[in-house]
Amino acid sequence: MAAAMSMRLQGKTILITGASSGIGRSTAFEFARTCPQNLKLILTARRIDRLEQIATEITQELGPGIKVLPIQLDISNAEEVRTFVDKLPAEFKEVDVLVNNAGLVRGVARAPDIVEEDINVMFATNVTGLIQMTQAILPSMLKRNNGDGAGDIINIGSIAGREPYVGGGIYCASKAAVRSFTESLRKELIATRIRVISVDPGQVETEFSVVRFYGDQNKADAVYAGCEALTPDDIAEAIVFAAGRRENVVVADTLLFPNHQASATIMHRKTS
Ligand code: NDP
Ligand code: 8X3
Repeated sequence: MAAAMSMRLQGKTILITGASSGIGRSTAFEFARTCPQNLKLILTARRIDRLEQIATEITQELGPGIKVLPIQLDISNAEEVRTFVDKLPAEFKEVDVLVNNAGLVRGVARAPDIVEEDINVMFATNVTGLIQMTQAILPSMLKRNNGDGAGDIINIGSIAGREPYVGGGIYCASKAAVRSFTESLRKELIATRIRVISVDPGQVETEFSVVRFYGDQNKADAVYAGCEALTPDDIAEAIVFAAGRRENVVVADTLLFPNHQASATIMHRKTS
C-alpha cells in the first residue's frame, strides 16, 4: 500500500495552512516521508520563522526530492488570501492538494460573557479563512483534466463541529460551519473529479489548548491529564491516507478519537 500511495502522490503540489505547529506540521512531514522522491510543499502560517525551520528539517531529512516553500500568511486577513495565489512562483501555482488545517479556539467563556474579539478571530480564521482559501485555489483545480477538474480539498473539522459543548459556543459553531460548507462543496463539485475530504479529530495534544487558554501551559496540561490524547502524527497519517487513495475513492468523512474518548465530553481519565 505504501508504494502505491507514494506513486499516486508523485509530483504533486500540496498546500498546507497552519503548518507551523501541531497537525499541520506533522502533515508536512508525513507527505514528505510518504513521497520523498518528488513532491512540492507550500507551508503557510503566520510564524514564518517556524515554517523556515520546518522546511530546513524536511530538506535535511528527505533530501532534494522535496521542494518546500514556506510562506507567511494570516488566513484571517481577506486581502492576504485574495492575493496569495497570484504571488506564488510559477512552479508552485498548480495546487493539487489543499489541506485547510489552520484554526484555533480562544477561551471557554459562555454567553453572554464571550469576548467579541475572540468571536471574530475564531470565525475569521476557522470559517471565513478556510472558505476564502478554498475559493482562491478552486479555479485552477476546475480547469484541469480537460475541464473535468482535478485535486483534493481536505478540510480539518472536529468532533466539536458534530457535538456542541458548554464553553465551546463559538468554536463548535465554527467547526459546524466547516462541516456544512464541506458537504455543500462536495455536492456543488459532484460533476468534477475534485475530491472534497473531511477529517474530524477528537482530542489531539498540540498547541491548541495553550492557545485556548491564552498561553497558560498549566491549564492546557490539565486538559490532557490522565488521558492519552492522539498525537498530531495520528491525524497526519489519516490526511495523507485520504490524499493517497486511488483517484475514484473519496474519504468523505473521518472521525478519529483516542481510545479513551467516546464523544466531545466523554473521556475516561486515569487517576494515579
Ligand atoms: P496548533 O495550535 O498546534 O496549530 C494551529 C495552526 O493554525 C498553527 O500552525 C497556527 O499557525 C495556525 N493558525 C492559527 N491562526 C492562523 C491564522 N490566522 N493564519 C494562519 N495560520 C493560523 O493546533 P492543532 O494542530 O491542534 O490545530 C490544527 C487544526 O486542527 C485546527 O483547525 C483545529 O481546530 C483542529 N483540531 C484540533 C484538535 C485538537 O484537539 N488539537 C481537535 C480537532 C480539530 P500560526 O500561529 O503560526 O499562524
Ligand atoms: C478540538 C477538539 O473537543 O477540544 O477541536 O474542542 S475539542
